[in-house]
Amino acid sequence: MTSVEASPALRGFVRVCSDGWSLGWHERNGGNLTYRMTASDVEDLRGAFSFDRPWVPMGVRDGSLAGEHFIVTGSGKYMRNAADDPAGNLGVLEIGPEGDRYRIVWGLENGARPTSEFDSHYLCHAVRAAATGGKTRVMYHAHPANIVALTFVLPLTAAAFSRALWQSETECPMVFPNGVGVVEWMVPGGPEIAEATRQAMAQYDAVVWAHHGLFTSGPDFDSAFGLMHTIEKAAQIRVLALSAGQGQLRQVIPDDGLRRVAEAYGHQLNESLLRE
Ligand code: 2HA
Ligand code: ZN
Repeated sequence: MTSVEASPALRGFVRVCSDGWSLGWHERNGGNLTYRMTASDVEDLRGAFSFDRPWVPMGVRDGSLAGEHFIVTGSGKYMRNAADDPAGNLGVLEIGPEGDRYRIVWGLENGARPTSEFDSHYLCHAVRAAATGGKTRVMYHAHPANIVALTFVLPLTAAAFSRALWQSETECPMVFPNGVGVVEWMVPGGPEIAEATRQAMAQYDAVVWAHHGLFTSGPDFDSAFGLMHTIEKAAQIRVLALSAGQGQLRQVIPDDGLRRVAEAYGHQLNESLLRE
């Protein structure tokens, strides 16, 4: 039997925690990560699970992911500590048959609870799984400084953010041709922000939380982490350019250039975001 700590799923999960910490995206207990396990992940590890902890109601319900298992970060836990003590800082949850409760089947030792953003993660998993034919498995929330800084100077719309980011780094139209969503400032950790994020995630695989951070998703750890990294890098370039130019940009990649980059890599740019 594979131990949970030694499994590829947990090792990939911990690597995102450590790398995000190293990049400065996870001050204190900031940020959270969830991974929807595959049937074979669960099969390999079932012997290491225990089923004696109580069912806990969630603040949201979605039956489409009933019975699924998630690796999650713990509420109040620090990303930098995940590698040293996975069972104390991370856990595996089983979702109940109605999609409205979970129980901890591994980890989150000594009374720890899943991330305060689990409701948001759960609804986003449901909507991204539906949008991608079940491919999306990773949901990642971090607090990178530059994308947050842009939420103080750009209009809080998907069009403004997507275009500004696309224009800032040639890589962007090929990495996120569909653009990024934006959720206005809200109190984190509750059903209101969960529902707003779910709605944005129905269209976008990345969603900016104003004055707070960024959510990214993807089929695996590399793509969700890479999307976070690419968006934050583009935001950093935008912030640097706006600072150096005292708010003025002399030139940017033209809209037609954005289209051509996406097309060169077999993607279609989300044109509706260029029309606004
Ligand atoms: O502290 O990032 O959004 C965890 C968070 C809440
Ligand atoms: Zn946060």
